[in-house]
Amino acid sequence: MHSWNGYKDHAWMRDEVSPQTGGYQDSFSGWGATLVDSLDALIIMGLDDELELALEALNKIDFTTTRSAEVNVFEIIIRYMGGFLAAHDLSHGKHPILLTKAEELGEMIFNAFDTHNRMPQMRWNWSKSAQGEEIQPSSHTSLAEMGSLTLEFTRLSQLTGNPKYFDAVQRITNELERGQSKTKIPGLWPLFVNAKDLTFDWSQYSLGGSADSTYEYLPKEHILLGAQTDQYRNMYENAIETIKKKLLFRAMTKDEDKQILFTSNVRGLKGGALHGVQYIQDHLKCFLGGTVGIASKIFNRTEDLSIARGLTDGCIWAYDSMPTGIMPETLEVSPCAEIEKCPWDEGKWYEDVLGQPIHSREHLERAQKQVEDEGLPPGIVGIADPTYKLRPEAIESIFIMYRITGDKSLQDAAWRMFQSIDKVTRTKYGHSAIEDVRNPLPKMSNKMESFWLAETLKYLYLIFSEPNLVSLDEYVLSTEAHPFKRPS
Ligand code: DMJ
Repeated sequence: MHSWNGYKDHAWMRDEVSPQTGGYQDSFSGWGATLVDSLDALIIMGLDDELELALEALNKIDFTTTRSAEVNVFEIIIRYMGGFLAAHDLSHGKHPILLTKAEELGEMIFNAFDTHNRMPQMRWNWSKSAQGEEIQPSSHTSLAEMGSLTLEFTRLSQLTGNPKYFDAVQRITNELERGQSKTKIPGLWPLFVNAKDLTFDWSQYSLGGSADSTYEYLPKEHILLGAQTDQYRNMYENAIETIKKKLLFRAMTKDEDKQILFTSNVRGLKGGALHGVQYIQDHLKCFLGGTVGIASKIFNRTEDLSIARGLTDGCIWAYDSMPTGIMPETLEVSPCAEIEKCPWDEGKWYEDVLGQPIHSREHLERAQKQVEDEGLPPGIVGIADPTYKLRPEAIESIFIMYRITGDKSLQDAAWRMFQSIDKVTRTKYGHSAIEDVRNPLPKMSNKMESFWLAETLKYLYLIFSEPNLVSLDEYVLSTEAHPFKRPS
């Protein structure tokens, strides 16, 4: 309510409230991103008066124009389309405006697919389309942006009965499926794809930003399609087997009994060899535990459940390691030689911090100084980006793993995270991203993205609610935590 009220009083119908100063920012075409992204959270939390107010405002959103030169198709779809459709599903179709607005948005954004090969121009120059000029997809399209429109478009087709939205995303899936075995690391796709010529030659691979939700949507789309096809299952299985072989690693930590798992960033060379492996964990990668957990259930891959747990524990460990109790945006860790056994080795940690073998007292002192200067907790060898942007991925995986396993220690971890986040991010008009999780009194960035209300707080709320509130047997949650009704 504190964050919502800040938005309501200082940024109503704008995209985001500026949580320190009380102004506003229009980062997503200015159609009221926080308002629409929060609709289903208001329903889930039983905030009926707030919902009424929000519903009344929807009529005033005009999707026919925007001040932004480019429309970010991915962000608009996951935040706005996801928000409308989930609120529609959760309120059992009680408010016709929700589907009306979803369709209005779908009609408008459909024009971004009007290209020579039907692949969307993801940063859409809408005024060109409006003037009847030709548009083309980019030869440098983010994999995540292109591959994660499936859930929203499929649900829109299911609800409206108009198959054109499903058709549009199915074409993307078919191309991704075709390309999956032809990349430098067969089974995975590079971070950027050439959507213009439909080639997949880029050499950088990661499961973090620019790739993440394409992998997340493989099992989720399988669920939304009621398991009517094996396409997504096959694509997921190819991907996860490759991830396990090439990217998955265990981090060396002082708690040797806990398997802390992460995935690396690599460059793929022709012929499948790896180059320049980086043991980097971004906060964005924390979605993976939940995705592997869901897939292990629906595809009956029981052997993967412990991997899902290890990945989730990795993010919990990263939160617990920092003085604020919050994981940074990007950190680097010491990898273990093998997954099964990993004794703590202080000397190896210092070597990884320094990036060279320790041969002398001087080397050791340099490493120790670096640890002190950079505030590196044991096991962490670098913090490239110390910010926290109010992101949800860690709590998302904790929530999913809690719903799957019922392990109450996951609720405890969520509660620690909630208290830590609340303590250092609270501002006069909401909650703000912070600049350095190593500082117990961090500077604020005056930024509250709509996913704070749509995802982070929703997952926190749900993990402390009964499991029949948004049951995962009835709903599948989008990458922006919007629940869509599963086919019965
Ligand atoms: C959200 O908008 C979505 O979860 C997206 O898939 C990735 N990043 C943000 C939250 O961090």
